[in-house]
Amino acid sequence: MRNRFNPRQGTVLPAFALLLLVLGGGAASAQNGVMMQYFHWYNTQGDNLWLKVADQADELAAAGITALWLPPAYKGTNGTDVGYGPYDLYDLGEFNQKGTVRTKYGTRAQYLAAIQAAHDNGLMVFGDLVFNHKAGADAVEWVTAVRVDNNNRNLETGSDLSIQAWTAFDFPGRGNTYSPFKWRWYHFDGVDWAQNLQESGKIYKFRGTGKAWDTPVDTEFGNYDYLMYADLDMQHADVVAELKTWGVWYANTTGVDGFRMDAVKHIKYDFWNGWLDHVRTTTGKPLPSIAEHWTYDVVRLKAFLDATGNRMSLFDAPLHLNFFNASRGGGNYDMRTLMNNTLMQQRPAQAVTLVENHDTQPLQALESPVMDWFKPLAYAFILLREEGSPSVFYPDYYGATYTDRGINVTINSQKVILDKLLDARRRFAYGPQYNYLDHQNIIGWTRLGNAQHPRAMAVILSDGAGGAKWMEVGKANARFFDHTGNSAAVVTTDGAGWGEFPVGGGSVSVWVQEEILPNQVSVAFTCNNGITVTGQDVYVVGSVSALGSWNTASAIKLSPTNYPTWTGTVPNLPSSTTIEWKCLKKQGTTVVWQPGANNAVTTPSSGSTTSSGSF
Ligand SMILES: [Ca+2]
Ligand SMILES: [Ca+2]
Repeated sequence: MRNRFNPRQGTVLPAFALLLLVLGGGAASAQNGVMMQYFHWYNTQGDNLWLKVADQADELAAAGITALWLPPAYKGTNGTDVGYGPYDLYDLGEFNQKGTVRTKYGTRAQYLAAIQAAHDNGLMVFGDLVFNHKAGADAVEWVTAVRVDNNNRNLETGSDLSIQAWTAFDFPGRGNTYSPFKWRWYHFDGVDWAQNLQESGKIYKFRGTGKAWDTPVDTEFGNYDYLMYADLDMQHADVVAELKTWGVWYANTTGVDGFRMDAVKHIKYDFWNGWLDHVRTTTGKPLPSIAEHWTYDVVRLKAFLDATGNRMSLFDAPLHLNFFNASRGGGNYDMRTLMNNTLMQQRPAQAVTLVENHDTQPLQALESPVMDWFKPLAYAFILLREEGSPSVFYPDYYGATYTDRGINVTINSQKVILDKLLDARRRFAYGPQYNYLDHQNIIGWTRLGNAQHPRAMAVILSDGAGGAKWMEVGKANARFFDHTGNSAAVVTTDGAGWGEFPVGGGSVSVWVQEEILPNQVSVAFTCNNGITVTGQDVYVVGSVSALGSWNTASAIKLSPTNYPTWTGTVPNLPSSTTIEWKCLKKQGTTVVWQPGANNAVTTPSSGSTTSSGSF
């Protein structure tokens, strides 16, 4: 069950979430999913991204990635267009148009091969849909239009004008292959450039039957239908029909498993309802979908989810902002509030959680990079908690260097820590979650595991000084090691399944329960007459490593279950072995041994046994 984006465990999921999960065998058998945003703004043609997808698919799957969000695959304004200036949605790098056959990322054949390679390795693929606008028209048309106020798009300024608008799309390189549809001015609502007027910074709204900014859209600037280029008129029946036709063609041609929708706050919200229902029904595929509605206001995000009938998930933009602020807080961010006012908190089943994306990276429109030191903490937060479906950003994994406007930028690879966190997500982030989000600097949580993934995990992170948290992991007398390698300590839980888990300053530790091998058995130890003073506890130590190899610093603490009788179970002792051991009282490094000879227990070939000693 590797090809599942977000099968969460132990949660009753509302029906819409099943679209995202695409469950076959039931949630309990599935692996935690992780998507990777497999591009950034400054990939180059030379990166040959489609070839890289095909080459890396096996390694990504092995690392715990289960889905890839690939950038727009169709012909943009030129051969280096990132994909958000779409010219011809049917040209996936096949026709000589806009001065190039291939797109920035490669050819159509390479794109289809990349998707096939992803599928062969159990990875889902999300295709990127840019429906708000079209760019790079083949010719201008004369259109009657009126200027609108940039800050209030509902306010017309001046009288009607005749403008030359770039709105004629004839696709001469493709002709009628795949579709005879040609775009004309009446398929659009407006533009920001009039070839005859040569004015910058203007927005022109078209006149004509039925012409108006679409609604409902985001209400910033009065009506935020218009973003850039030639804005599609989603009130025009031919536009809606053509986008449905294309959606079915695209899904069937490429085999993509789902969609990422660009700039949805600028697109008539209820357009998506009919479009998604049509494409899902016609293709017979669930086509889970993630929309980009970039606002830090969770109320607006929830309103969009409601308006679209919960057909989609949304990127958790407010969570990114919290990470950005926490990383810049100099250790003074209140870590208790890290999840406040986010989708992760308020609509976890529809939250696609992220640390960075191609808009927030340095030198881009929404530049707000999370500082390096905080990225391991942020990724632990999205990868190891139960809320949300996490997404990893390409340069955070591979690193990136680029230059724009004379500025050199380096994004450092976090691959070493990300591989450990991805591994922890795949193997240990299951079952009930106990939260300790209760301190302004140090927060933590535990995952208790489930039947398929029985080992427990305790995660702790600090944006300030180092410290420790007393947390319950539900596993008594178990040993835990830091999966990140940040701490070399061993934490042993008490008889009730609680432990004191440490973390370094400005760091994260992921404490994972020691594996119990098939040839290991458990022994329930009893130490009688363990009369102690305040601050003193009773331990067992013995001749095998799981009992500390006679090192009293590694002794296993018992619980005063029936004082002065102390008990505790050690789960990972070698089978069919005679083990010598002793009780001891310990306070700090001061030790009082059980008198007399060593106790001995011969372990069974499987299962468990008991053994007693006495002071
Ligand atoms: Ca309209
Ligand atoms: Ca629009």
